[in-house]
Amino acid sequence: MAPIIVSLGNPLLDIQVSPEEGPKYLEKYGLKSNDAILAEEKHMAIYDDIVANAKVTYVAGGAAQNAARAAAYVLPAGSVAYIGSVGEDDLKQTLLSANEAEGVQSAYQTQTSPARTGACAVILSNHDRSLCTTLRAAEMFNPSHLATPEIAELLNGAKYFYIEGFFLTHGIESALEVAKQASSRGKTVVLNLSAPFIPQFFKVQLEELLPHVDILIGNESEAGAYKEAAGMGDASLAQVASTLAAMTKSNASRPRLVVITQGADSTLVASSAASGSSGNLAPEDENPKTYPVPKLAGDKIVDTNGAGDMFAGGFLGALAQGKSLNESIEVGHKLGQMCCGQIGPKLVFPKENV
Ligand code: 26A
Repeated sequence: MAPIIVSLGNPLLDIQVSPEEGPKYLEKYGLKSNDAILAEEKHMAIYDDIVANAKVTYVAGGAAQNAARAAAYVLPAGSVAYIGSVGEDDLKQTLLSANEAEGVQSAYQTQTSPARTGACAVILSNHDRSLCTTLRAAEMFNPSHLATPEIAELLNGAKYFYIEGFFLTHGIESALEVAKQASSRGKTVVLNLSAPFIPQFFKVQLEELLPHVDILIGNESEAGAYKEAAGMGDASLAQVASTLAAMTKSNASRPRLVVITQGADSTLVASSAASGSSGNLAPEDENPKTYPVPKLAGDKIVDTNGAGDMFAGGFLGALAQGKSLNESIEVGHKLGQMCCGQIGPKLVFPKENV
């Protein structure tokens, strides 16, 4: 089966430190308890440090790669492919195995230089997670990969394209190429804001891509960072979502849907179309609309790393199956919750019915 969803992002191996040991490393490296950043010079020692001195767990990560695995969870085998750049090393092998086990086709560009596959130090504390990433081979992604026959065929055949905002730190050219081609052919382009620092420091790239985006996904802190970057004063979350939904679109025949999650609090959805007017890209009744989140008991939460990605991937997988907006949000919530009960960005196998 040719993939119907293609996901694009930075392939990373997550190196997790438990909530017991986490606070020590947060303090040592000056990290916020709930954040996602690119490692600066002062953070570079963290990877060797935690591997040598903490009890770490290795899990497949990379925001869009997690979402790809979540979409694959709800779709028939062979439905999802993932594109990103890796090095020729053991980290790549770990990521390949995780994708294969969960039905995601890895369409990697492998760097021939000695660059290693990217890694993310995931420092857990309470129910928070601090992500500190060194992109390495991931930021060497070259747009020429998109023109190789194998990838061109993938891009031609797919109907949904998922791009992580994180990719905009280095890959705007490739992201634009994928999104423009897709939207000019009436396909669906999904962008995840990924982290507050993307609207904060990559607003130019974000606004260049946004016209080609049909579905924008983010969480409350990312929406808050956009509000600030856009000078929207004390606008409410609903106003921010509706403003983003209403911004210019290159494919004007389809509305834009904006989905803002808030952890265990309700998810907010806004569409540029009037409610009830636009299949699964606008709520049926109210717009914006809030969807309550089923709560996982505190003692069942193992860690929240990847929960937002699993929500996004599950949501998109369900939409791609033709499910309604309400049903798709529900599937997203279920996968986000399932992920919170696992160590790292993982789901439960054998598969549960969602
Ligand atoms: C460019 N940066 C900072 C990143 C990331 C990232 N994925 C791509 N680019 N920083 C953290 N992640 C991934 O986010 C997931 C949780 O949402 C981590 O690998 C983690 O699995």
